[in-house]
Amino acid sequence: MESIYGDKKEELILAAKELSEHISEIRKEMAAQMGMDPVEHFLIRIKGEESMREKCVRKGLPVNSDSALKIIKDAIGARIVCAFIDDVYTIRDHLKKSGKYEFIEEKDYIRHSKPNGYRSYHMILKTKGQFFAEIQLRTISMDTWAALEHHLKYKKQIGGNTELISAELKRCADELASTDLSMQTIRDMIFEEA
Ligand code: 0O2
Repeated sequence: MESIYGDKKEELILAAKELSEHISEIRKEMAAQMGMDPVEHFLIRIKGEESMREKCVRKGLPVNSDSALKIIKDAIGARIVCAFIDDVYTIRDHLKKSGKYEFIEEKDYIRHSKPNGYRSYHMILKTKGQFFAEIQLRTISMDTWAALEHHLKYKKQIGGNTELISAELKRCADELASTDLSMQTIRDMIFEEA
């Protein structure tokens, strides 16, 4: 079967590799400046053939490379997980000032969390003049919460009181947000002392 990315698959893989290398460079530069690696973990992937086909169908789009590469904007997906909130914004700034990309959209779900409590900083950028990439930047606690919530969301047969579960998830998100702020304050105090 032909790839959903048509004859662009190789170029798409190359674009993802270059983006990955650029993020690694930013990470190294920041580590040298700060004396610690700001990134806890970093993942980058090309959306799998099946899940891209499924997303085209879900969005009511024709299942072809135009939909996958020109309409859907996360053929390349990257997730950068930091220990501290400030590092999320510093990495964002490095990406923006590099001049390598066209920035299409930004959603700050950190300053404006989703009603369910989801927090993350999302950016859609265009790389090499043609490929969209979705970058998700978040802290470890935001990542932990999102993973758990995603897991629960897909457990359709979930028992118990759904309303209570949602309220508890939101409460956890708020507590984690407050902990993230405290951790950032502690780091700022340590740096001030140094
Ligand atoms: P998939 O299949 O992973 O791509 P989009 O549907 O991507 O065109 P959307 O939903 O407006 O556009 O974009 P948004 O809000 O920036 O979300 C993009 C991705 O962020 C989602 O992909 C999730 O991976 C993640 N995300 C957004 N909201 C939540 C949330 O409430 N909980 C969790 N756990 N993750 C979230 P999709 O939409 O799942 O599609």
